[in-house]
Amino acid sequence: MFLSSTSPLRTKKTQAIGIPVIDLSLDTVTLSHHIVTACQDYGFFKVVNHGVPIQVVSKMEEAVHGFFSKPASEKVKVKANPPSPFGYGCRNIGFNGDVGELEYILLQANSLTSTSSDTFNVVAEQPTNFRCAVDDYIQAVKELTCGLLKILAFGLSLSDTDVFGRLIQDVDSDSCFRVNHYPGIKSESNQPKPAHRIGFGEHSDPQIFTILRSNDVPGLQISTAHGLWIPITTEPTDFCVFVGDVLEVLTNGRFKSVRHRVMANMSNRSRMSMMYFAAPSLNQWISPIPEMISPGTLTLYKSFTWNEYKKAAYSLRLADKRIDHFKCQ
Ligand code: GA4
Repeated sequence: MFLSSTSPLRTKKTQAIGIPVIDLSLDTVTLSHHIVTACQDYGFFKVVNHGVPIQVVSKMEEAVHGFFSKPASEKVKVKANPPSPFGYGCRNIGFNGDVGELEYILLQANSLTSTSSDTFNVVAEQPTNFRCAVDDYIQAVKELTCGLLKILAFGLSLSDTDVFGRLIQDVDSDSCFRVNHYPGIKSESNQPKPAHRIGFGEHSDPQIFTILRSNDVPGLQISTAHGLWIPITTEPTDFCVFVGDVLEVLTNGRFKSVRHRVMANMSNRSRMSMMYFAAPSLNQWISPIPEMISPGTLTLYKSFTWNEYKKAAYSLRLADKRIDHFKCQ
């Protein structure tokens, strides 16, 4: 489809045919058409020429690398404390028994000042540097997200092209930032390679949009509408964009949130991914945008607040289709 012509390696070595790679330097009309089509067909696309400075990404990567290299005894000092999911986690995902072959750190994106400064002191030797790296990274990916959402609204011919972006620009937006670290295979030359295992199990993201950046270690897979798993390869300079459950609702099901998972034990090197989950404020009402309900079609989802949706997500298992609980009968 929109395979970038700039990287023959990508097409040759890795990329499954059809996965959209969208060049953000294209003109707005072409771009909006590509983005709408990608959201409709896959709920997923990759972006190149996105304008996020490489230094911002590498500074962030160095900061988290420093954190994950610390001894476990240091990392658990910022362990997530249920019911708050924020902080460091190892293997456990959510609160209902899901596990994966990873360790991670989950932070609030919009109110870093409210994240305990203890977290930052332990997270980095030089806490100010860590905070600065996170702030700059989040600022850059948030701008990218808002730009994409504006073009998306334009492509959908919505009268208010800020209808999506406004939700994440809200001062109380509940967006969050996560870094996942999937350790590589420990190479024991006389041992057979261990089988691939689940790094992060199948799920859709509850929010509006997710912006992912990872190193070049494979593992990410997305599911097509027909349930076929497609491996996604990434260049460290690209970003991947995922449609989340809230965008599915806002578009009255025209876009479907994409189910995805990460396989672990794919390489001797470890996989590191960073995700910005763009979310509305907790008290924001979510319902299909009236212009997305064409005459003669049904409203597919009920109205709910983001807080209600989030609570439902944390009361269910990772793989559950939580959006089904919010469908009209
Ligand atoms: C998936 C997307 C984000 O990583 C996340 C995850 C959250 C968590 O790990 O704490 C959830 C998961 C995610 C969806 C269902 C619930 C909540 C684990 C879980 C079992 C931070 C999010 O917002 O939802």
